[in-house]
Amino acid sequence: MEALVLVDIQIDFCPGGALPVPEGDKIVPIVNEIIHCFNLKVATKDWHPRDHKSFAINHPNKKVGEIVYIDGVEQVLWPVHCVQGTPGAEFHPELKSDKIDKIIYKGTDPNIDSYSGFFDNLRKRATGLDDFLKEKGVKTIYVAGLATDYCVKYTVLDGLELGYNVYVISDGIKGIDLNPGDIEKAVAEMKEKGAIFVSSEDIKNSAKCREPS
Ligand code: VGL
Ligand code: ZN
Repeated sequence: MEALVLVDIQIDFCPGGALPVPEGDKIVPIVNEIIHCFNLKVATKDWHPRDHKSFAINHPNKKVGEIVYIDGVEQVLWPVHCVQGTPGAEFHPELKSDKIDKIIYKGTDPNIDSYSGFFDNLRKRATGLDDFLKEKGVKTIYVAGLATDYCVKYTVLDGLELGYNVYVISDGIKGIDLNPGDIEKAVAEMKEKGAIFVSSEDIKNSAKCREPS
């Protein structure tokens, strides 16, 4: 069984949002064209309480982009984004989100960030994604979403570590490049650890992808 895993395709990560990923919105039509090719579609939502420790505003005298250590774990400080229940935390309005079977919420604990769709950054708490996929008999995941160098990367690496076959949809991801080269490094690391990159065109041409009925 295969599943499509859509990572954080939310308004705040698109241009005009609170933590915009350059061209983040460009992946939406691409994802929409392949979403029907999968029997199972799961999406993660970055879903922070307002007092989340990843927000610079919650650290006195710290600015966005600075790094702090929380329980010994490096944390980049971000602008306030994807606050639970706010418009910015909604899926991009053009995403065919009615096709999504399951939403996994992450980053809900104010004290720890969760880049991966599977675990928080300390790997203390699972989000429920692994249990859900296992329950459905999923062995292979196709990943698209935002951002290549954060949540996509960590979701892919955890997926590989958990034993899934992991495909990354190369034109279905966009990154932040906080430090130029971050995206390239993230792609290299995912490939090195065993992720296979495929284009949305490859998926559309594959047997599993029939015309939407
Ligand atoms: C993300 C930074 C902070 C992401 C989430 O979805 O990649 N990046 N929170
Ligand atoms: Zn976040």
